[in-house]
Amino acid sequence: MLAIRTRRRKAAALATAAVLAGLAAPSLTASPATATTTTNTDYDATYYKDAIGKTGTSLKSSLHTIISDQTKLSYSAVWDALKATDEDPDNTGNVILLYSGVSRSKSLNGGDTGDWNREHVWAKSHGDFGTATGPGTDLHHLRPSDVRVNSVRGNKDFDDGGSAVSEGGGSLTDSDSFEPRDAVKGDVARMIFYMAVRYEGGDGFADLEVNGRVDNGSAPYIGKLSVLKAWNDEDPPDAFEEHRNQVVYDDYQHNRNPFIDHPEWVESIW
Ligand SMILES: [Ca+2]
Ligand SMILES: [Ca+2]
Ligand SMILES: [Ca+2]
Repeated sequence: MLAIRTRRRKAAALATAAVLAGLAAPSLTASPATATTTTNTDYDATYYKDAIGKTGTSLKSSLHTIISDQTKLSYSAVWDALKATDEDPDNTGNVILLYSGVSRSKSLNGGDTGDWNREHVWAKSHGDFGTATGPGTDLHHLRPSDVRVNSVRGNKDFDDGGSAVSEGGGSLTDSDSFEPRDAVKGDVARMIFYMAVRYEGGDGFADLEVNGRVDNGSAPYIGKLSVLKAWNDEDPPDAFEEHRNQVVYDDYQHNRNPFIDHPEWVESIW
């Protein structure tokens, strides 16, 4: 299976290179990539053994048990972890910032303008979990973000629409929602779905859930479900997102985001 995945990635990389080199035009008629084509079955017989074959609430419950077995980080340890998980593959001194897509020096972590900081994609006020060890330090939804763009996103729910965020890489926002740039729409959706399954209220933190609203405030919910499902389909996992999942699994938390391995499980549960 590993060999198949490697071949597929090589083919995709060659196709991209051909387009960049002007050797091939991107097809305007190709159907959108479907989640099925990105399924990673490498862990089905081991890590996901108890979840395979299940659907709906039964699948959600099984995945919750599987991914809750994890190592937890302190908030201060998150800095160095992000320098590894989000490293720019073309410049190992940099990280890629989630919403803007900018590659910035790892050493510019901090809170000043021009720095990058630790963005909680599941806004930490939605469920009020703060930065105590737990959901507030879970690498599966923490990403480097430009300080200013992070503050523009704030604690808004996710939805389509709005006006361009300055230096936001194509991200949009309005008074009640944020739309990340196209290349990370699926990443954002899968992080949200991970959080909803990982946190079910049994460990001293709120039961985080996805709903159909964009005015959730401090309630332990994030919307908008229909849009997040569409983003999961439109932007399937790529090599960067898959590598990130692997680094979190191998080197830090030892749990996986099931929706990066099996994007089709989103449709099964929601
Ligand atoms: Ca809106
Ligand atoms: Ca993506
Ligand atoms: Ca939940």
